[in-house]
Order: sequence, then C-alpha cells, then structure tokens
Amino acid sequence: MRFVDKLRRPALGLVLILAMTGCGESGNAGDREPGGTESVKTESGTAKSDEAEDGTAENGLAESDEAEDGPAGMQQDTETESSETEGSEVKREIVTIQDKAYESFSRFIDAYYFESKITEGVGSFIGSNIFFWEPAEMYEMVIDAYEHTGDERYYRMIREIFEGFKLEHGEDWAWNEYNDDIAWMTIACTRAYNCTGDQDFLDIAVKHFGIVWERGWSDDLGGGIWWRTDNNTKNACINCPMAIAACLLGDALDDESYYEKAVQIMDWVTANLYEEQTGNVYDAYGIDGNKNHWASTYNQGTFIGANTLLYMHYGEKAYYTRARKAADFTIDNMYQGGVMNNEDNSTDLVGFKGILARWMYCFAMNCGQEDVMDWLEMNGEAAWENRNSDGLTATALATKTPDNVTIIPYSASAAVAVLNNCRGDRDVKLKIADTIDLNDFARCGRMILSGQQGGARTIETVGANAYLEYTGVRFDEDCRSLQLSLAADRDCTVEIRLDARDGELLAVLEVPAGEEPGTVQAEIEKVTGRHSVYLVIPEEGRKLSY
Ligand code: 7K2
Repeated sequence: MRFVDKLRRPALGLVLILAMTGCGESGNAGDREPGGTESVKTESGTAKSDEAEDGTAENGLAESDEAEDGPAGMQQDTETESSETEGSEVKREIVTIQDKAYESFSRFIDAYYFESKITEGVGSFIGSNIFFWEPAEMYEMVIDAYEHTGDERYYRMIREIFEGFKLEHGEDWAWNEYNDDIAWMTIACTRAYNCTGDQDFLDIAVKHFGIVWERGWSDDLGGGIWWRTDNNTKNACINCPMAIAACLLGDALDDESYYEKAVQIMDWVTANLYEEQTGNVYDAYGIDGNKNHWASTYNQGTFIGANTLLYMHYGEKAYYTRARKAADFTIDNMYQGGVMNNEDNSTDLVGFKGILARWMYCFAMNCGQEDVMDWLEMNGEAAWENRNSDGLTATALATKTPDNVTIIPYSASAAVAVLNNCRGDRDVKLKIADTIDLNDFARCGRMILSGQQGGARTIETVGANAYLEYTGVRFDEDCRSLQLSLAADRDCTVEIRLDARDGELLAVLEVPAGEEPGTVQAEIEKVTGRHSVYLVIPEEGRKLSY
C-alpha cells in the first residue's frame, strides 16, 4: 500500500520512464568511474558497486522491489507519523529512508524556520547560536532537500534564505575576519546557483571566493589559506572548503583556473594536514610550526568531498584513494563502525557530522561506495529512531533526544543532514537494467516536481537547462537506444548527457506538444562502464506530465 500526500516527494507516483532498450543486466565491460576515469577498487575490498560487477546479486533484489513497490530497495518497516501541516493533521506512512529524511526536515522547518511577515520573500532559521557559518550550513540542508525532491517550498526557501542572509550580513562579507565562514557560504551559494540557475547566487560566490583567495593564500608554511585575517593558523576547515568551492565554481563557470586552485590547495593540504598511512586529516598548522592533529568529522568530510570532486574531474586515482582512506579512518578509527554519538559538547561541533554526511554521500554516490552509504544510512536510521516527540534529534545520534529540552538548531541540523544524505538504496545500487524510473534521480535542479497519486504528475522547468541526475548507471554494451515517455505542453527538447549537466551529449529527444504521453526514441553511440546520466531540458517554463 502506498500513500502520497501533496507535500511528499512525488517519487512514488512517477511513471515517467527512461527506457534503455536492448540493455541487459551485466554491463561489465570497460568499467569506468564517473568522469570517464578508470574504475577503482577499494583497498579493503569491501562491498562496492564496481566489484559487484554483474549487478545482479544486490541489484536483482533492488529491481524486483522497484517493480512492485516503488523506489529500489525500499525498506518495509512501516511507521505512521502524524504531523501538523499547514493547519491540518496529515497522517503519513513513513516507510523509506527518504520518507524519514523528508519528515525530519519538515519537523526541523516547523521548529526553526521563520518567514518574515513584514518583508515578503525573506526567511531564515532562528534560534540561539546561529551566526554566519551555521546559517550557511543550514542553507546547504535546504539545497540538499530541494535537490532530492524538487519540492516547490524548498525551492522558494533557497531564495528566501539568501534574501534574509543579505539583510543580516550585507552583500560584501569581507568584514568577517573568518575566511572559513565566507567559504562555507560560498559553497552554499554556488550550489544555490546550480540548482536554480539564478545568476546573483553565482556572482556573490565568485566575489567571495576571490576575496578569501586574495587575502588568505600565502606562501608561509609552504602555501595554504589562512583561517582568519590574523594570519596565525592554516586550518583544514578553510582549505578543504575552499577547494570544494573552487571545484564547484570551476564547473559552474566552466573555468579550469578554479580547478587549478583546488589542486594547489589540496596539494598543500595533503602534504601538510593529512596522514597518508591512516587517512587522518589534521585540524590546523600554526605559524609557530605546531600542528594540531585532532581529527574531526567536518574536516574528514570536506577532505573527502574535495578529493571526490577532483577525482571526478581529473580521474586520477590518487584522489579516490585519499577520499577512501579518509572515509575509512572516519568510520573505523573514529567510530569503530558504529553510530556517531558525540560532538554534543560545543555549539560549533554539534553541526559537524552533517557536513561529513554531505560529502561522504557525494563520494559514495559518485564512486559507488556501498559500504560507506550503508554506514551513513545506519546513522540516519539511528537519528530517526532517537528523535523526540517534536521529531527532532540532537547531535549525538545514538542517544534518545529528550522531550522538553531546548535543542539549538545547529544541533538538530546534524540528524536532518545525515538523513538527507544517506539514501543509498535508491541510487548507488541502481545498475542499468531495462528501464530507469525517473523517481530514482539523485539530484534535480531548476525544476519543480509535483504530483498526487491518481492525479497528474508534472515537471515544471523554472530555469534554463533544468536537470535530473542519475548516478551509478551502468551501460550494457548492447544499449543502443533510449526512450522517454511523456507529454509536454509545448514542443520540448530533452537532452541526455553523460557525467555532467554539460557533459557529452548522448541523445536529443524532441517531445511534441500534446496531452497524452507519447514515446520518443533516439539511437545512441556505444557507451561502456558506469556513468552519471543527466536529463537536461534547455527551455525554461516547460510543463511536462506523465
Ligand atoms: O579552531 C578552528 C578550527 O580549526 C576547529 O576545527 C574548530 C573547532 O574551531 C575553529 S573553527 C570554528 C569557527 C567557524 N567559523 C566561525 C567561528 O565562529 C567558529 O568558531 O570547533
């Protein structure tokens, strides 16, 4: 039995199918990682999709689940949650980890989100211990939630929070002595640009990347960026986020010079703040020559994220190896494979594990690291189980969150960020079969998805080059044609691209205007290995239904 209310991700009701005809299940010839790179193996030899090459053991299961019950690998432990939503009581069945993610973020919004009644279109998270970087990271949570659902409310929040942030902090953040604060918001704004296409997000990100780079990079200590403007220490928490920002900007602007800066930063981090043998990322290197060897979730996370993005861009195995090693250190050494149950002793640390989850998820999704995804999901499940009656979980995820205590928003954000970055069943285990259900997208952007069970399901493109992204798609050698079945309000082009929104064009499908879904098909060149597949709709303002 399935239930879809209007606030839920429309995933369960989607019937739009991208069918890859002529594809078998195996597709193991010429394995490649995303970005056209050679496939890589884990050192530990633990489960990962490249090694499950025939794609049948786990994926046979996922496919049959998918056929009968919706998204692949859906969990069957059904719960029912009541929540007050827009004044009316809505009963929801909470089945999948995606449902839990959605619900946890809804409750977070209920508790902490404030839409201005005075200035329309302005919002922010409110509560204590929120200054600059905490809002930036909670902003990233909204972007995560939007990318995973296409939910219109989240899409609006991306703009509202940006307006609120500018009202509070202005449009020039150079006054802030913390370079890392600016770097976090630069990442968030670049991501906001990617998923909305609105130029002002990109402009402000470019400007602030430049400010930090100009004032922060120096040759002292062999390179690296200063944490603050007092130029005392060079910390992981500024260097790895700046490398991530550089990669994201490099993609957004199609400008290699940003990637070159990311390499420059990460070369220095690897040489000075990283232990190759263990995967431990150090906290900081002081001008006095002292190094702080403390490992923290957020630094492990951004190190993993930067290396993942560099690996996807350059295909050099060393980046993959470092990401993998840092993930292993986090899971095995910091948590002995268990649930993250710490970081509750500082208003800073409480949000760290959300950052870890975001970048570990990026690694697991794009490089097919199922064991990493499983660990994240275990953390997400613990976070869900330990929520209090308001649906909030404080940062120590293995500890029951009590009722009737005040939980600061940044602490409650960690569980939500983990839950929104662990949805492995749907993505990383998906291999090429005969069809890919459009439900199974990893990320969407520049579109609003809506739909109700039994009613129309729609995609509305709200920016140029709207996209749906599918990671971990394994092509069979015999796959030579693609089909899509949908209706469009006006003639509409759908591009199928590989590995990036502007990546190799595999096919162009022209969908004629019409009320009833029709099937369009295109022949494709031979593709081998494992890829991300993008459906890109160039035109803004198109309505597609299915
Ligand atoms: O010492 C740095 C960093 O190396 C360390 O990991 C953390 C531990 O503390 C600071 S960074 C935290 C700052 C983030 N930017 C804004 C500041 O308000 C905040 O203290 O917590």
